[in-house]
Amino acid sequence: MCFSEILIQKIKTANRIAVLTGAGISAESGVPTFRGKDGLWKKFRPEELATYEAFMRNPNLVWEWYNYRRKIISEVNPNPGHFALASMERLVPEFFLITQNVDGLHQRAGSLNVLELHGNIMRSRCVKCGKKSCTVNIEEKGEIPRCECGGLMGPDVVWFGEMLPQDVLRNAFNAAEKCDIFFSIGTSTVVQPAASLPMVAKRTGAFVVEINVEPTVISENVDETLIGMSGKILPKLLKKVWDIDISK
Ligand code: BJW
Ligand code: ZN
Repeated sequence: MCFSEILIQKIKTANRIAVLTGAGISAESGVPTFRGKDGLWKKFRPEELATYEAFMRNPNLVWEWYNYRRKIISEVNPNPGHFALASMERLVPEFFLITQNVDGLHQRAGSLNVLELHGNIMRSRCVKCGKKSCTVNIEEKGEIPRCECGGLMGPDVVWFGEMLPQDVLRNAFNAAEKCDIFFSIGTSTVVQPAASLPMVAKRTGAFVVEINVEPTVISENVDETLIGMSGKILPKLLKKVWDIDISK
C-alpha cells in the first residue's frame, strides 16, 4: 500500500482526527457484516430483523439472531485495525472515534473514548420502559427474559426507526464538523444518520479518507479511497506516519 504524500502530511499536521467505523473493521475478527456476500442471516436482511416491529412480531427469532451474534462476539478478539486506532488515539492531540458497531471490540482493543451510535449488543434494554441491564446470559434458552415492569428485554441497540442516543449523536456531528481529517472505515455508508458524517466533515473543510475493501456510495465524493482491508491498511499507516509497529 502506497500512501499519498498529501495524506501523510495532513495526518502529521492534524490537530483533530475523527474516525467513523462500521462492521467492516470487525470483519477480520470474524464478526459478520450486515450487507454484502456474507451479510445475510437465515435469508433475512437486517432491515427485517433490526426493528421494534420485527421483535414484537417474532421476539424469539430476533432474540435468537442477537444471541447468535453475541456468542460470536464473545468468542472473537480485536484485530490490528482496532489496535491501530487505539494507538492513534494516543498520538493525535484530539481524536474522536465514532462507531456504528455494537460489538465493543474498540474498547477491548484499548480505545478510551468511543462514541457508540447504535448502542451495545452486550447490554439489554426493556422494550417497554427502557430500563437497561448490563448483563445478558447468552446461554439462556427458551423464555426471553422480562423486565420487572413485565416488558420483554431486547438488546440495547438502535433499531431502524428509532432515535440514536442524542448526546452521542451531537458529539459525533461536532467531531465531524471540527476535525481536520475524517476517516470512514469499513462502512457501506447507507444507514442514516451515521452516513451523513463523512459528508458533513467534507462540507466543513476536512480531508476525508475512506478505507474499504471496495468502493462505496461516498467514494466519488471523498478525497481519497484506500482499497483494502482495514486490519492491514491501518497498521501500515501507523508505521508510515509515526514509525510505530503495533505487531511488536
Ligand atoms: C471492509 C472489510 C475489511 C468488509 N476492511 N472494509 C434518510 C434517508 C433515508 C432513510 C433514512 C433517513 N434517515 C433515517 C432513515 C431510516 C433509517 C435508514 O438509514 N435506512 C437506510 C437503510 C435507508 N435510519 C434509521 O432508522 C435510524 N434512525 C433514525 O434515523 O431515527 C430518526 C427517525 C426516527 C423515526 C422516523 C424517522 C427518523 C436508525 C438506524 C439504526 C441502524 N441499526 C443497525 C442495527 C443495529 C443493531 C444491531 O447490530 O443489530 O445498525 S442496521 C446495521 O447497519 C447496523 C449497522 O451499524 C448499520 C451500518 O452498517 P455498516 O456498519 O455500514 O455495515 P455494512 O455491512 O453495511 O458494511 C460493511 C462494509 O465494510 C462494506 O462496505 C464492506 O465492503 C466493508 N468491509 N470487510 C474494510 N476487512
Ligand atoms: Zn421495563
